[in-house]
Amino acid sequence: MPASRVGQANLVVVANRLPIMRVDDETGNSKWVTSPGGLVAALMPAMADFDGVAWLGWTGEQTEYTPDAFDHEGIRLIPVPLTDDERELHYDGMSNGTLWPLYHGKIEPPEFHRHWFEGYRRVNRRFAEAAAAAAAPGALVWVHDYQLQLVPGMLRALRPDLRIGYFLHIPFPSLELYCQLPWRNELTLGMLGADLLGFQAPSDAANFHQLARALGLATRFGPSALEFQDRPVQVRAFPIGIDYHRYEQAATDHDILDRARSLRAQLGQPQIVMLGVDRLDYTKGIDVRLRAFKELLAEDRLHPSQVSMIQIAEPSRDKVEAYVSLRERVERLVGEINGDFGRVGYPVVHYIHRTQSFQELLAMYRAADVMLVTPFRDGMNLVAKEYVASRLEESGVLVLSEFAGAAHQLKEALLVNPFDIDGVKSAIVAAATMSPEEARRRMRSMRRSVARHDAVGWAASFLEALRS
Ligand code: ADQ
Repeated sequence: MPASRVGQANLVVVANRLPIMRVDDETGNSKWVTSPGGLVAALMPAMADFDGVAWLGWTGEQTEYTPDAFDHEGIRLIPVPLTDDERELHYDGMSNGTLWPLYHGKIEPPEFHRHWFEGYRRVNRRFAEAAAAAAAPGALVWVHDYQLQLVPGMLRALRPDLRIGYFLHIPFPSLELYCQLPWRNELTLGMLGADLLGFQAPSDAANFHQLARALGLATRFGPSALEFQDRPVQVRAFPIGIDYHRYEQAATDHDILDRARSLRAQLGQPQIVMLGVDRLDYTKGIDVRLRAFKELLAEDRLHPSQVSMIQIAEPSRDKVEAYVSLRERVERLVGEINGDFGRVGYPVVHYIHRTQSFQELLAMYRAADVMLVTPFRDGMNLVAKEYVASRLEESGVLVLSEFAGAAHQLKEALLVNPFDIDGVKSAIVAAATMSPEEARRRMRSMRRSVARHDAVGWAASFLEALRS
């Protein structure tokens, strides 16, 4: 890389999306605002240690609306333009039609298409070139997630002077599953371009360690490192956390308490309010919990006059066929439950397929006696941690899938196997009938764990490991 192309940022974050979104103000002019989201909040305190921070990603807008690089809240934002065609191949196709379902254990069948992978490679190259141009000599570069798995290797070829970290937010699958990928070597070599590979859980890190050796691409360099091209690659778990204090503080807000009370009143003051909050994604097990709830009502183990469920489903990836059919399945189940058990003015399930504000979500966490988090597979699951952080009085019960990364830290939740519907039903009944003393003991222990492993600590420990 010629010296003139070397940039000035000492920390470069590379993620699929920039941490901003375009909104229209009252006068009809559009402006960029910071998007709500954990990653930017997690990184903010750590970024203060760096002289010059750049963040690369797609704006979420079409190419013609893509601005040049600009400064926003102390960060140099560098938009990476993508055409509609590239979005389709890279994002809807290879990222969400191949890697997402495969890495989540084939809950939906992944599709393998060569033209998707070619688009994925092209987009990864554009990100790598933009990162190479932005980074100062010897800078740290932190690449995020499955959409950009080839970037570390491509970037190292362009800029061997950089220290490159990569964090995977979703699970890393077993050898047998991963090896189905026609491009398994290229994708693995992409990750091995990093100096530090971070995963959500120790089992994800172990899966990668085993894979790289099984493919004959790297050798063992101790329990948490590999040797690749005469260079160590650290392979470790860094379980992501939430901004605990933001949730805890906001939970004391009077407006939020009022809203939580009025939500319960609007539901008809049921004894038990159950809540699910998820992206509308087939990995999240929304259908399982609705089926379990329906059977419990039918068997009279729960009574429609005593229990209400709220299911918030954030619209997601609605151009991908599997998501369209999941939406139909979920909405049919909601209709069946309300048809069978609701009364005029009192549906049993309240289903909202929209993005909610932070305040509204928090009020729901505050209003809910039982939180249902039942993914078939999940890298971590932040919703479980957000619920726990919002429960200031140490009341409330979390029903949590064993297959969420969060289960490693929230051992006092009622852990369930989402493939075992009878087990899920028993856990829901146990949650609804748990004594306040037992609920408090469990919640207190979970709150300690969520507070100890927060988002800021997560980012700081990853960057510290990358630096050293
Ligand atoms: P996700 O699959 O998106 O994240 P999750 O960790 O639960 O899953 O995060 C979802 C976030 O969206 C939460 O902060 C939640 O509050 C918010 N949210 C959900 N529904 C919403 C709605 N209707 N309105 C507004 N906000 C809503 C991926 C991985 C996870 C991993 C995270 C972080 O799949 O396993 O925990 O990245 O690494």
